[in-house]
Parts: sequence; C-alpha cells; structure tokens
Amino acid sequence: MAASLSFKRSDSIADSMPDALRQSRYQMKRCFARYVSKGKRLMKNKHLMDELEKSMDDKVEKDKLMEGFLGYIICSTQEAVVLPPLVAFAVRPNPGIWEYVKVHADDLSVEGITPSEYLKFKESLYDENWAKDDNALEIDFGALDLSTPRLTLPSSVGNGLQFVSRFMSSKLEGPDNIKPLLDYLLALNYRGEKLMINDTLDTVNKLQTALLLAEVFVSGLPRNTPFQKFEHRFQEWGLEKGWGDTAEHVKETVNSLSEVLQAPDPVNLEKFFSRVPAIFNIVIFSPHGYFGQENVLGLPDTGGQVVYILDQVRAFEEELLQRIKLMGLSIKPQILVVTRLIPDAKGTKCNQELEPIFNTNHSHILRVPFRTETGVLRQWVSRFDIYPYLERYAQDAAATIVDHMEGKPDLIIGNYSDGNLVASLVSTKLGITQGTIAHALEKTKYEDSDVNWKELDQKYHFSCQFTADMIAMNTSDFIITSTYQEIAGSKDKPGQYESHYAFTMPGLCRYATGINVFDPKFNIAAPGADQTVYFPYTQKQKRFTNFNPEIEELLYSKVENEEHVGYLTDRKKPIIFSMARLDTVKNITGLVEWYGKNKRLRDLVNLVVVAGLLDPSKSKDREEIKEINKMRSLIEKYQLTGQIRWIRAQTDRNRNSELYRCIADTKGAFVQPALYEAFGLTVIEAMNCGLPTFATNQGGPAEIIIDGVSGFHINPLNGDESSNKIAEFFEKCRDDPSYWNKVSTDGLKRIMECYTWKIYATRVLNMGSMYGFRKQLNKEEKLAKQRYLQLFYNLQFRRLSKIVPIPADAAQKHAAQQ
Ligand code: UDP
Ligand code: LCN
Repeated sequence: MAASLSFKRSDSIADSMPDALRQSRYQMKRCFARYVSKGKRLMKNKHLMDELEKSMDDKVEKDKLMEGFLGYIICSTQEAVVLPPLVAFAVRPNPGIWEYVKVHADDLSVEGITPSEYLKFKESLYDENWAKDDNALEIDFGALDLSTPRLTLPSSVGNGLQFVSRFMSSKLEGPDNIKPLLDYLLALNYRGEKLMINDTLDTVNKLQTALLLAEVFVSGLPRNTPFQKFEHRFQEWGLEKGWGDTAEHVKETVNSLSEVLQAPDPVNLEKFFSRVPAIFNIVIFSPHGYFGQENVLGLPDTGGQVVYILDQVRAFEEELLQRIKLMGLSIKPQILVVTRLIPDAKGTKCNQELEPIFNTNHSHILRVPFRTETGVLRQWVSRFDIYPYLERYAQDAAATIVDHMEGKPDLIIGNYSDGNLVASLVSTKLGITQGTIAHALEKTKYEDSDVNWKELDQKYHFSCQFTADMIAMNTSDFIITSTYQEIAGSKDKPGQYESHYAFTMPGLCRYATGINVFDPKFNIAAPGADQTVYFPYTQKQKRFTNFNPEIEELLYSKVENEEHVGYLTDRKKPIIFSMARLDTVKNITGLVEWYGKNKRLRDLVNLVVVAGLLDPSKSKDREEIKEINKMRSLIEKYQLTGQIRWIRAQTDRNRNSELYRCIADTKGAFVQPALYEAFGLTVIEAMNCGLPTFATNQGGPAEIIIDGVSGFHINPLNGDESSNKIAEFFEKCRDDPSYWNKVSTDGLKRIMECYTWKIYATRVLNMGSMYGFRKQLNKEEKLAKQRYLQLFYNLQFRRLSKIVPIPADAAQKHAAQQ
C-alpha cells in the first residue's frame, strides 16, 4: 500500500495523524460523526471500515482516502473505543507493534495515549467505577524489565535464541565481564561430580592457560583417540570430563570456549552451549486430560498435546543420548512426563503411578494425584475447573520428582495453562530453568473473553486461567511456540501471545503490559509427526496392511453401531476426511453443514469424520454433548445417510495413520475446518501421509500450508466459499488426475523442509542451556520480577482459584482408598 511506504516507523501515529485528518477534514468529520453517533461502544476493524465507507458517497474520493495514510491507519486499527466525543484507537501497524491514540470527533484533535489509558477507556464500556478507580489493580510486567533488551524487528520475533546469544556475547566482552561464565562452568556437575573444570581453575587466566595446553595437546593426537586415553593429562591441568568423546570433539569444544574467552561472539557461544553438559534430566508437566499412551486420544481435553509430548520425549531422549555420547560421558538421561493420576481411569492407565514410555529407554510418565483437604480427587476434571488443585499438586509433584530422579531436574517444561503454572511454581521453588509451551491460549479462542470475563467465568474460569497464563509467561525463562503466528499473528491478525500485550479484565485486573512479543524469550520450534507412523501412502511395502479389514469395516460396512453412524453408498467417490476432538472450536459440525448444503460437493465426494462420542448420554463433556446433538440433527436435516460416515474417536495411531493413507488411496483429501487452530497436528499427519489438505486459515495451519501450493486454506467463517473451494479441487482432479499428485507431493515437500522432530529437539535443548546461563547473568532482575510475581500469585491467583467449585462428591477420604 502506497501510504504505508510513506509512513516511517520513526513517525508516531499521534504525530502524523493530525496532518492527515486536516487534509481530509470534511470527510473525516462526517466519518467521526458516524463513529460517535451510536454512543458508547467498542468498534472492531470491520465496523470502522464499514462506517468509513458509508460516510462517503464519492467513489473517487473514497478510493483516494482508502489508499492514503488515514485509510492505512483505519485498516490497521484492531478496535476502537467510542466514548463521545472521543474515539480511542488501538492501532497495529505491524505484527507486535501497537500504538494508541484518542481523537476528538468535533475538532479532530489527536493525542497519543498509553496502553493503560486506552484500557481505561475500554473499561468504561463495561465497568465505569472500575475504570475511574485510581487504585484499581494494574499490573505492568514490562516495568520490571529494566535492562532486558528487546528485539525491534517484527520479522525477528520468535528468533530469541539468536538475539540472546548476540546480546550475551556483548555483555561478556572484556576481562572483567567474562567472570560469570567461569562461575557457571565451576558450578557444572553431575550428582556432585565436577564436569569440564574443577576448582583449581578459579580465574579466567588459569582457565585460558589450561585450554591452551589442552588444545596443543589434543591437536597432536589421532582424531579418534578416546578421551579416556588422555583423561589423566586433562586432570593435571584442572580439566574434567565433558569436553568430548574423542580428541577431535574435545578439540572443537576447547576451541569454541577459547574463542569465547578471547572475544565472545554469538556463533561460538551458541556452539559452546550446545556442547555444555548442563542438561541430563528433564521434567515435562502436563496435568490436565487423560495423559496416556493408549486409549486416551479423543477423550475430553485429550488431544494433540499428548501426541506432541510423547513424540517430543522420544526426540529429546535421542538427542540427549547423542549429545551425552559426544560429550564423552556415560550418564543416563532421565525424562519424566508428570501428569495427573486419575483413580477413575475409565479404562486407561491414568491410575498407574509410573509407566515407561514406549520406544524409549530412560523416559517415564509419572502420575501424581490431585489432593484436596478431604483426600484424593477420583474423577477427571475439566481443564477449565482445574485451578483449585494446582498449588498442592505442584508441592506433591516436586517432592515425587526429586525422589524419583534422586535429585533435581535440569530443565522443566510446562504445557498449557495448568502445566505452565505448575512448572512456574516448581521451577521457582527448585531454582531450575523453565520453558513453557501453550499449545493453545484460551483467550484468543473466544472473542473479547477478557472484557467479558464475568459472564464467562462461571463456565470457563478465565479469571484463573488468564492470571495463571500471565504468571507463567512472565516466570518462564523461555517460551517455545510452534509457529510465528502463535506469537505475533499475521499482517491483519494479532498473535495469541500478542493479544496478551495490553488487556483488561474490568473489575479484576488491568494488564498495562502482560507480555511483550519482542521479548527475546520467544522461540519458534515447530513439532513434527512421527515419520515411522505417518509416512506416505505410496510407500506400499511399509504400510500397515494388517489393518485393512478393520478399516474396510470402519469406512464401508453398512451397519450403524456404537462405533459409527451413517454409511457410504457410492464407494467409487473420493473421500473427504476429518478427525478431531468434538469441541465447538474444531467445527466438525460446521464441515458437516457445509457438505450438507453443497450439492456440487456431495455429488463429487463422500464425507468421513472421526470425532468424539456418538451418544450424548455417554459423554461428560458439556461442549461435546452439544456437538453430538448438533451432528445428529445435521445428518437428519440434510439427509446425509448414504454419503456420510461418522466414526467415534479413534485411539490407535498406527491404525489412524493407515486410515489417512486409505483416504489417500481414494484420491481424497483431509479437511481441517476449525474456527481456530493453534497448530494442528492432524494437518501435518495428513500431509506426511501424502493426503492433499484443506485447513483453516485461522491459526497455525495458515503457516504450515502455502495456499494453492502445499495444500489449501479455507475460511471457517465462510462455509460456501470453503466448500466450493474443495469442490473446485475435486473437479480439477477429475479433469486432470495429475493435479492431485502434484498437491500431494508438494505437501510432503513442505513437511520435510520445515516440520521434523529432529530440528525441534536440537533447538529446544540449545534453548535449555543458553537460557539457563542467561538466567545466571540476569540474577538480580530475575529475582525482582520473581518477588512481584509471587505477590501477584499469592494475592490474586490463590483467591481466584478458591472460587472454582470442587465437586462435592469428588474428594473421598484418602484413608478409604488405602
Ligand atoms: N486424534 C486421534 N483420534 C481422534 C482425534 C484426534 O488420534 O479421535 C489425534 C490426531 O491424530 C492428532 C491429535 O489427536 O494427533 C490431535 O491434535 P491436533 O493438534 O490436531 O488438535 P488438538 O486436539 O490438540 O487440539
Ligand atoms: C493443541 C492444539 O489445539 C493444537 O492446535 C496443537 O496442534 C496441539 O495442541 C499440539 O501442540
């Protein structure tokens, strides 16, 4: 857009807007008159654009204005608060960058305002007294980041590690400043046994001399000489194990440290930290849902997070073993996934305390129950109702972990709001580096859930959840995301984290700064899909053909039973397939409705969906019950029997992978129609199997797929457009069958380039050691923030979590179960 080019980042909107308003004074006065005409209200971008349009009759003038600076500002305004005669704009000219201005509708004067002032404007729409209260609770986490450097370029957001390594290099520059690195190395140990250096090397000079001797010495050895052969020489110089397994690897590590000590540079610093023996034991928290390896997927609150974590553990273990070997150590790593023990396990193993993780040698699931004053909570509890149990759970879990690991872990990673809060409590208590993963942040799933929190609280307890999210994001040393959009969205849409920058929950808390996406703690590390399971349909010799009879029954048998409803009359048609939890946001019912309405699509393809339970009386999940009923009525309304097969949630991932491949055999497609999808593992599973994929443009899939190349984007809010796009694809394939193959192959190519677990594990373990060191460098500031967070936890979170009801019949006397 021409206007955006002329708008420099250095010009603030408050500075440039008055001139622009003056130039179109007549039209703008009309436009602002329209804005304020309906009195107090919150206007979203679409309303602002509509009203602007309506305020002008002359098409040429309108186009000119839209192409100009004002058009640009209004296009970039996410929302505006109208409090006549003032209109306060929240403008987002670029991902992550926000500016707030207020404009007087009569004289068109403009004034820049702070986020806090803007939020007060917004609050007046919901709770006037709170907005006016000078002592209303305002939290500003940004105020404590006094010396934390920030990224400045939106394009660099999510590359925190690189930035931190550059920043730390400059901070370590100079003989006096390198000392913290020496202290860090002196503290390295495994169960009390020193690693890399011992206490004799207590000055940087001594360390440098030792490294010099070591480097000359190993240079003279054959490359493959094992470390054990010269261990004693190293010890004479004050050097311990951990430098490498062979002379060659030892030399590389010694060299990168020598370079860093001489003049710190980001490349060597990163390289050195990828070799530092600092991480052996990892704890991953994921309390909610049914966490298990069998028979759990599709159960309430149990989806991609479980798949992600189990695959992540395998990738971590493999990478740790490789690294430990390279370091020349014989330490056994330990990975614990700590989840909730559910006594009423519903046929799963969630009532078992300890379970080895399949295809690993050193990783376990450790289950710790939720306790209340009256005993152990027996049944599953929705993730929205989980908050009253977490503090006690964190204490119990910390003790059990230390017991099981025979010491503290080196890295703690939390998952989702509950896991991240627990990870924050435990990592603070034990003094351990913490990473957080959201999978999905609930705030962005429900529009205006912050300002409307009071209405939603009884059902969702967002007061607890958003408070927990804020505490965890700010406690954590680093944040792992799956995509860029998760952090900073796209040109038009704010990211999930970005929407926590400045927000308010009137009557509860105003976040003047919640979290800033330019904080270098943000890092993108996209997950993959297990490629031993999800491989292309073309790899015939590898296929799990033993499932063929079952899949045949699942797809095509004419019977309707507890497993499936509906049947497919015409077997020759390709199948469009979807699989998800039966949550509202997954929009499976939306897909069924689009299909039902679109005759053209119905003539071309059959529809198969795997989702939730089929009988509402069997479900305990309130959203699922609603969706089951809706599915049933849609099938009836559009008379879909004969063209649809609705299969209940499936738990065997080997069979599921074969199901994706069988759908590919029909030259079908995968459709992911979610109203919002944080990442979307099914999308990459389908693509790995070579299935052309149509996925929502709302969230992660928009980044995974390049529209029209590696698959297609669909708009979940425009069913007709989406179903026609799918129909067009199948018409095109009917006319030119090579088109289907092309989309299938290009989807696979995209996966291989960007979405594998190996890339993920390398990145995250590097984060673990680098951010672990950064934490040491930054001790005082970190401590100050911790105190603020602790206060907030104590006074706010605890109070809120007590409001969430605990089911009366839930807690049974502990003694009764013994
Ligand atoms: N899944 C499954 N059976 C089902 C529904 C889903 O095995 O009935 C699996 C699916 O293959 C994927 C995960 O659960 O691995 C869902 O992950 P996704 O990221 O798509 O969504 P989430 O449920 O995490 O929101
Ligand atoms: C949760 C979600 O909602 C999905 O979008 C993700 O793919 C999954 O977790 C794994 O991160």
